[in-house]
Amino acid sequence: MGILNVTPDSFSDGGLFFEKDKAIEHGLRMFSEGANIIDVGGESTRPGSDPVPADVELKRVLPVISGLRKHTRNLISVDTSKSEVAIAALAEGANIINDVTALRNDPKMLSVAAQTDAPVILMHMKGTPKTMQRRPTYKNVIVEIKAFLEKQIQLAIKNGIKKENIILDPGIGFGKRFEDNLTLIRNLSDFATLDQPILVGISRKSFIGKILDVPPREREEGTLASAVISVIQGAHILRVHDVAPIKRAILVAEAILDDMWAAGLFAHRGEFKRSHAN
Ligand code: 9MG
Repeated sequence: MGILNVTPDSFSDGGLFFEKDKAIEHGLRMFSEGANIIDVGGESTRPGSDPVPADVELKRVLPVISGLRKHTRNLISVDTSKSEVAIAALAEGANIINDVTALRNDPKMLSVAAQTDAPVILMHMKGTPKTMQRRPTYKNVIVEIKAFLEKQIQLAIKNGIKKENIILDPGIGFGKRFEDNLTLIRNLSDFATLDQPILVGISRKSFIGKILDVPPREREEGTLASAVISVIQGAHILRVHDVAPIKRAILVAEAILDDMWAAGLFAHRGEFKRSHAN
C-alpha cells in the first residue's frame, strides 16, 4: 500500500503532494513501482495534529481519487474516520476505507462499511492523534491490542460488516512507547489467531528515527528492515512511502520464505497460504 498524503502537514511528506496533479502523478508512479493499493488521506494523523473539518478533507481527497480512478483500475483506499468523506470517496471510485479509529470516531461509519460492502481497515490507537503520545502505557501491549481488535471485529460483524471485509492493524506509533512498537513488530504473528489479514504501517516512523537518530526522509533502510521482519511475522499489507525499494525487498524475502515453507521450515506460513487459497 503506497501512502498518498494530500495534506500540508503530514510528518514526513507534508505539503509535497498537496497539489492535485502532483498527487495524482505520485499515486500513479507508486502503482507503476508495484503498489497494489494507494491510500489517499486528507487529514494528518501525526502525533499532536488537530482534526480538520469534513469539507476540507473532501476538497483535498476527492479530486485526487477521481483523477487516479480515470487512469487506473487498481485499488484505492481512503484514509478517513468520517462517514461523509468515506461515502463521497467510495462514490468517486475508492474501494477500501482505512479508519485509524477502527470505526469509533463516527458511529455512521459502521453502516457505511456494511451497506457499501467496502473492505475496512480497523486500526488500534490509544487516544487521538492530538493526545496519543502523552504517556501511553500498557501492561501487556499484545494482549490489550488483540482484545481491542477482537472487540471491534465483533462490533463490525454485529452491524453487518462481512468478516472477509475486515483488515486489522496494530497501529504502530499511535499511542505506543518506543518499546511497544518493537514488541508489536516482533510479535506480529500473535495476531494470526484473530484470523484476519494484518496491515502494518512502519514507514519512516519515529521508532526508526529513535534507533538511527535520523529525520523521516532518511529512514528508508530502517523501514526496509522493519518491513521484512513484519512480513516474516505474517503481515499481509505494508503501508509505505518508498514503494519501489520495499517491493523489491519483500519479493526477495517472500521467495526465501516460500522456499523455507516448501522445505517444511516455516509451518505457520503454509497454514496461512492454505487457509486463504481460493
Ligand atoms: C493514516 N495512517 C498513518 N499511519 C498508519 C498506519 O500505521 N496504519 C494505518 N492503517 N493508517 C495509517
